[in-house]
Amino acid sequence: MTQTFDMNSFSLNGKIALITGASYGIGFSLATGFAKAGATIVFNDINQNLVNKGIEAYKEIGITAHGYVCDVTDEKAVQTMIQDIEKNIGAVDILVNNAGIIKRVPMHEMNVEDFRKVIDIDLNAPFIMAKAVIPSMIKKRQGKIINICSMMSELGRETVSAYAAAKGGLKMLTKNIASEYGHHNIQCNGIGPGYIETIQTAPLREKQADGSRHPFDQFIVSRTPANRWRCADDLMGPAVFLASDASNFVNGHILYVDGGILAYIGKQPE
Ligand code: NAP
Ligand code: GCO
Repeated sequence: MTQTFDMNSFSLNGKIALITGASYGIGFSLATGFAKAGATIVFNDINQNLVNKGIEAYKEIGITAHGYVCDVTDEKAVQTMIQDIEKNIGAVDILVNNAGIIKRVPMHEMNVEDFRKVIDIDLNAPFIMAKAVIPSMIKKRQGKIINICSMMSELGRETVSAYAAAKGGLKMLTKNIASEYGHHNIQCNGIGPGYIETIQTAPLREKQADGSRHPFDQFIVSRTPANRWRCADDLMGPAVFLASDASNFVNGHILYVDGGILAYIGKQPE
């Protein structure tokens, strides 16, 4: 099949994008990038207050977003949400599994309920969401699923055992969806953000009592070739690429948007 490439390949005009947990944070930035590329934005969050705040925040930047209250770990609620979206807005062309949590606890001190909760939201929910949208993507013979992975899809560190297990599993779920549904012209890829300035990482950047930077903040800056954290907007371009026709032959790939952390042994301490 010959395709004449042009810049319209990066357009999301006419596409419906569903981003989970996107009232703020990385999801909000990804949705903003998709809207700039022409997509219709649908998002969900865990409660009405967050959804209302999200709708207002999108409106402030000129985006009319459709918001749903839905816990992504609840399969019935997810299926009801997807049925409503398909009935009232249209079939989902682009799904971004962004909703996620982290609990930073030394593994031997972590209770199993907390471990299970992280796995449920960060790994089981992307399965539930993908399972809900794939039937319509098969009918349309096209679809894009983007799973928000992490550096912890590749690396471990102290206190994030549940999160690393979930994000490592999400990397392999991404590859398996790509393998199982590629012949339906459905591409499933991941984005592995580096360390991004959001609410989730705020504890790692807190100023110390003496006004100095958090030790982990200094550590990450020393591990990043660009010597800095990044903001969620840096993920927009890679996400639009993976959501667009420009990436129709990219499948099962985890695109690390990490400023080079995974490539870099780290700066020698002075
Ligand atoms: P965030 O600021 O904590 O936002 C996560 C969003 O997901 C929140 O709106 C949260 O709602 C929502 N959410 C949580 N559980 C949910 C559920 N069961 N159902 C529906 N929504 C739910 O996190 P973030 O930093 O933007 O991260 C977004 C994604 O990127 C996550 O998957 C995270 O693991 C990943 N990531 C983040 C970084 C980083 O450096 N920040 C780097 C790599 C990967 P609540 O406000 O109610 O919790
Ligand atoms: C942590 C951080 C990381 C980031 C991100 C890195 O405690 O190490 O929260 O896990 O959130 O996942 O890619």
